[in-house]
Amino acid sequence: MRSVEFSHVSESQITRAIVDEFAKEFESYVESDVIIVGGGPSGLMAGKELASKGVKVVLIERNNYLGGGFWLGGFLMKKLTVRAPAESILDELGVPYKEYSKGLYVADAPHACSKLIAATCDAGAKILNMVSLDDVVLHNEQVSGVVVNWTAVSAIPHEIAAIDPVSLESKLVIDATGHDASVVKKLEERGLFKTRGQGAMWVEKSENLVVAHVSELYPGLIVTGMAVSTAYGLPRMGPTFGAMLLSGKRAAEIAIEKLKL
Ligand code: 48F
Repeated sequence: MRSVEFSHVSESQITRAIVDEFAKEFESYVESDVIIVGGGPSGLMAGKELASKGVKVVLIERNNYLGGGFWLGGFLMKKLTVRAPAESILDELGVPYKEYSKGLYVADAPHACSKLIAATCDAGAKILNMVSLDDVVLHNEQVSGVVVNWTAVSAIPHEIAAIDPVSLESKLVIDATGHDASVVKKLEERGLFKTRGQGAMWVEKSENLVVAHVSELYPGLIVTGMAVSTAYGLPRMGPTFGAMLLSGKRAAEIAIEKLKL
């Protein structure tokens, strides 16, 4: 094997590069236009659409990895499905797919997921991973940001490590936390909204309903993806992702409309 001569860089320079660049970026996102909570297909799609229109957007994800349920099609099998017309998003992302039957398309999930993550980052959305939602910021009955902590800190029992979270402010927040609807639940805890809980499986109904119900659920809070089902009691859809992608797009459209006001 041919030898390679890497540049001369010390350990301290590497540490400094990480700390400097992270701190600069974090500081610039303490205030943004839109905070998206949840980096599954709906959140990533919303982030990509917003960032590509020049909106300052930061996406918060509690896991180390982005993608949520988009890495697998279902039942630990890595083929994902979308129903027409959502194959247009696969085209947009450059994901290869095949028409399995009329209006039903199959793609390789790791391929589709990585293309979506790359497109979201390429568009300019900033990602904070290993960060969990702790609460919402509420000013005058308007969601105005989120309270967050490192996931590792949130996982430690309070009696062992009582470490306060920090707040990030934004004009709008998008709940893209999937079945958990974590942001909506913070409103519910205060009696400001009543989640209906997810309905039983009915794919033919659920996808249309999810996209149709994407809305500003409470002033300052837009809901997308499976969080919509949990919030409004809509049927679940199982391992098909068209409504996740299109609801993310819809959430971005609503956010852009609101930001113009
Ligand atoms: O679950 P997830 O993929 O949500 P989605 O975008 O898509 C749902 C589908 O994957 C699938 C389905 C329909 O096709 O039924 O389940 O609606 O992604 C949600 C992301 O939010 C993160 C979580 O780790 C996941 O990556 N998340 C959830 N709660 C929090 C959070 C929280 N409190 N703080 C930060 N991230």
